[in-house]
Amino acid sequence: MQEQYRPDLVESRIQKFWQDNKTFKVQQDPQKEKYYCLSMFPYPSGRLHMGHVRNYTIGDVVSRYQRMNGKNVLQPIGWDAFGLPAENAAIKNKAAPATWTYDNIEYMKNQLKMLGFSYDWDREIATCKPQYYKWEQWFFTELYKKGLIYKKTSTVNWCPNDQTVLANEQVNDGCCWRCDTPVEQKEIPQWFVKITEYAEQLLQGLDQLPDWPDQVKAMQRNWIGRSEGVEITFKMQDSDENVTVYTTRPDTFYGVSYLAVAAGHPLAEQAAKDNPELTKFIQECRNTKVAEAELATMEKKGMFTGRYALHPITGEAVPVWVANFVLMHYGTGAVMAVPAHDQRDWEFAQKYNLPLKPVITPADGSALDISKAAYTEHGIAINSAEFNGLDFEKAFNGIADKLEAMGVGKRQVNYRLRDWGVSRQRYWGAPIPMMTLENGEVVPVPLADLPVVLPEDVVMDGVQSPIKADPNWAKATYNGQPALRETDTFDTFMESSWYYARYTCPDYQQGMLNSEEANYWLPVDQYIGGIEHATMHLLYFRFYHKLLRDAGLLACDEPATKLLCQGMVLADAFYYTSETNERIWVSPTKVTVTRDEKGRIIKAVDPEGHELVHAGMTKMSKSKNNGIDPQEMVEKYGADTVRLFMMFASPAEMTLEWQESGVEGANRFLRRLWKLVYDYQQQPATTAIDVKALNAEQKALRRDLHKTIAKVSDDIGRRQTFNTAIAAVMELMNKLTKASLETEQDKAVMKEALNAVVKMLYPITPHICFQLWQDLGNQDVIDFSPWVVADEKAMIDDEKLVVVQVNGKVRGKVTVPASASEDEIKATAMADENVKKHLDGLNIIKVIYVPGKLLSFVAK
Ligand code: ANZ
Repeated sequence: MQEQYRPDLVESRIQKFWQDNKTFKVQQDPQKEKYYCLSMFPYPSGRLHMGHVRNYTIGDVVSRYQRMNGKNVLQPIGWDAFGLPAENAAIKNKAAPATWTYDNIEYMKNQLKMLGFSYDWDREIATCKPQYYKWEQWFFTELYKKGLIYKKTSTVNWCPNDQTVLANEQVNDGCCWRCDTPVEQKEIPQWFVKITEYAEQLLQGLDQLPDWPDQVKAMQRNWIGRSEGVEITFKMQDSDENVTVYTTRPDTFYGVSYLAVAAGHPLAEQAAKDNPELTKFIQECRNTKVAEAELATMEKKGMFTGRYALHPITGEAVPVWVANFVLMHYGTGAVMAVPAHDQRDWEFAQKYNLPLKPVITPADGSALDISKAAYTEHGIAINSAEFNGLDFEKAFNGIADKLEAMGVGKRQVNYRLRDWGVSRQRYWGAPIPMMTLENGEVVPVPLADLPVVLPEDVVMDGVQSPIKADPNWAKATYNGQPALRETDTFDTFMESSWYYARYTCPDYQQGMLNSEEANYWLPVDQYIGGIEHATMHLLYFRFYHKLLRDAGLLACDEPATKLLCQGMVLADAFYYTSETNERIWVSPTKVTVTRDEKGRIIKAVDPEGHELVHAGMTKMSKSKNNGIDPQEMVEKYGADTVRLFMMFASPAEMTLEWQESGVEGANRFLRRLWKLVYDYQQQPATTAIDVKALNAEQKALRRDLHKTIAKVSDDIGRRQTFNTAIAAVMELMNKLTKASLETEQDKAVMKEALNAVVKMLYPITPHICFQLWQDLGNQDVIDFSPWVVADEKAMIDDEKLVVVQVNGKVRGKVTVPASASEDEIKATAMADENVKKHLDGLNIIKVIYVPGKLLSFVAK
């Protein structure tokens, strides 16, 4: 064994061993329990960042741990390879997006290998490969046949100067990223997948996911946004037209003081016909795209249409307004405004001087105050005719029943969730497999003509997608007739919605999935990724799974049983202000800092001598120039050190503060481990442990060892608190460093302990442990060697500490042999000086014994 720990030599040697032996290649094995561990696959942006490293280290720790526990572990990796950055890079570097993407994949693949992740590389997927997206295209045509796909016009960002559609990322402050022209909203036909048909299932399914973080489930519930309400139809005063509104508060129906419709509502459009001012206002509303989240805070604006509707119960005429806070695509695109009890309506009414009609009063009898804000709580109905005095539920149902009986109301469940628009006007994506015939009929591309291949050898001019620019690309035939292909491509969330299933059979040619394989491996047992994917990806992923299930391709209901969302990686950020008043961010790796005795940064300078401002720990990002390059760190310290630091510095779900001093600490720890094994190996044990011959110290050491094993197993396997597992091993290591190595039994205990430590750390720092396992003389390969099991007998304490109370007050603590009976403990306790003093002159009435912990005397 080498005396010095040289991670560079150890790691490259072992990585080569894994690669040459395809150690982590797996296949179905009915003899073994399967375990599918999946980390969200990366976008091949060029280089791995620390966020990736954290995500993939967690996945690898789980995988290696489960493998040692005898599971048949599938841990795949691949590339979410389509997407806009490839196009932007291509324009900048004058290379085709495909070339850029494949180069990045090669580079990042080597980086992943450098980190020693135990992937089955034979299952690698790149979503931009035709053999992958062929099946996605096929599945889309199947969904189309089932009626789950439709085409509808929808708004996009449009640059009138470049005559092109822009992705949201290409709009900066409302202007085109290339030419700075103000961006307009334009309606164009696009394809949608009916996720709304699955809204209820997606909601209900959350209840079957106890091992998903509550936060993610709450976000999905919110996103799906189920609400129960009533659709109410108002007749217009001056015509036979109707306006239907959707409300979740029919209990406030007597408080309606105006109706508000969206700018796109037919009534608004009609009223605008001979009203140029209104036309202008509607146009304005359309050009400002509002995210739903902004509705509450944005400035409320509106305009009166000049028309009135009739309140179905009171018959009162209520004015109809066009308002910017009403969404066209939610409910009916029209609302009954109750400014006394809805904050948006209240703000609008204040601004335009519309009346407030209070109809709800606080249930606790306190005075109703709507002078400063709407009263939006549920309460007791007032000013509501026969419904006065009813609580929310009774008023809701009473009024809903009445409106239904009158034929003007209908109870309705609504979802906030919108259908999934999957058309993108970009080039670097999977072509949408649809064609238009000469007679205008739209047809899906037949399976025999799939995949519709995206040409890879293209020149990007930055304005138009090459497949849109080339008039020949779209030309095709369908049953001998000329047809034109769709030139839009899929949203890249399409690819990332089913990759997890394709990993079970990546090379399957006869279909999208080999159901037998898919049903063996699925569901994913552990999924790991960032919380930023809580809604979009993780919802589409669940949705797609249900689509695949309903197509008969797989059997289970949910794609992943357990989900872990890792926290962000932060680093110190520093800047100085330049002469032109710009903030110049300096990489923390270049900064020399001075700290006070508490470790706080009191001074920071860069190599040029600029005094820097410390902006605190923030998310590693390009804009703050505080990214730490994982590759540099691996080259400097080794992959095991980087992995150890990542897993030790904080719990997996929390943010992780990158600190080079911590990395150095992790490195020192590994060197200590190496040295301990080395020292032991100079004179290794020659006999086995003889439990009966152990002295007190040896017994104590074994007790600590087996307690540590139990804790680490629970921390890694169940609690997933990897940091506390490492802390426990570190504590044990401190004891081992001090342990004596004189007698044969000393050495035998040390051998047991070192073997166990190496196994416990293996999932986290696999290279060094692989090596040390061999150096300790073990013949098997650690990768499949069984996980250590705590020996219950060795964990038993020889003695226990029992607290003694007299009349509820602690009066003493006694140490007794672990095997002591209640009577023996009582005798010892009564012999304790202080206990004796407090019992003096009293009669013991009762003794309560909590085994191993507490003895309590009740005395008078
Ligand atoms: C009258 C009312 C009175 C309302 C009141 C609320 C409070 P959720 O719960 O999210 O489904 N609304 C309906 N359609 C809308 C649209 N297209 N754009 C903007 N707002 C719309 O929200 C339902 C409530 O949001 C509905 O109930 C309606 O206002 C409003 F004291 O009707 B409510």
